[in-house]
Amino acid sequence: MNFVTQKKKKIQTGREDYNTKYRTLCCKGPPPPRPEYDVVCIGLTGSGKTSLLSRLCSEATDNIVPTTGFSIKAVPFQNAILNVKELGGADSIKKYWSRYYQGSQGVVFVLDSASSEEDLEVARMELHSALQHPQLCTLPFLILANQQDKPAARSVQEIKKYFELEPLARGKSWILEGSTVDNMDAVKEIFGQLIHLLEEKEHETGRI
Ligand SMILES: Nc1nc2c(ncn2[C@@H]2O[C@H](COP(=O)(O)OP(=O)(O)OP(=O)(O)O)[C@@H](O)[C@H]2O)c(=O)[nH]1
Ligand SMILES: [Mg+2]
Repeated sequence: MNFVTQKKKKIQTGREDYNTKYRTLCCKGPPPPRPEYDVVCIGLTGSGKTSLLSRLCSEATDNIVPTTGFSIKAVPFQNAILNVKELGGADSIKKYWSRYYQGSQGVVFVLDSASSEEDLEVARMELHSALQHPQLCTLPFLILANQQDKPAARSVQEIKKYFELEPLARGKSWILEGSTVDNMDAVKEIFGQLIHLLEEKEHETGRI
């Protein structure tokens, strides 16, 4: 390297250092863009979809009412933004869920771990039908066994066995975790796992 090249390099390096320091000190530099993923969130009414999503968006949860139709939230995480479309779980809305699946890149299914046997069976059927739906069957799934704080809550292992997920979800990327609105740090970590699966899926698709 001759003298001129060396000097040029020094100036360049100095500039980079200066930019980095400037950005660190003044926080004026544009933040690196975060990838965005479209995710659909389903589950029976009362399972806790809105509560969890609102808490993830740091919104108040005192006056949550059952979702009529659907609601969309951009949920920010450190390394991605999830555009989550929550579909209301009431019987009158549930039958139209599949009309809103198009364009989804991932699925969040929420269930109340302390629900009645009857409701748990309905949740099982709905999850099975979602896992087999042509627009969802290849997507990463996050299943949240929510309301684990309730004394009557079934354990994640019990739910896994009851839902007979192994054969149905074989070959798919899915996560089943317990959750409660009382521990949002854990919920954030679980969503981090989903984001990881979404990234993997994106790279896989990009390679084809
Ligand atoms: N104990 C307990 N209650 C919860 C939890 N998550 C939600 N809830 C309560 O469950 C009720 C229903 O919550 P929502 O968030 O409205 O349920 P949803 O799944 O959005 O219901 P729909 O919009 O009707 O489909 C509310 O009273 C919440 O406070 C939880 O983890 N533990
Ligand atoms: Mg809701």
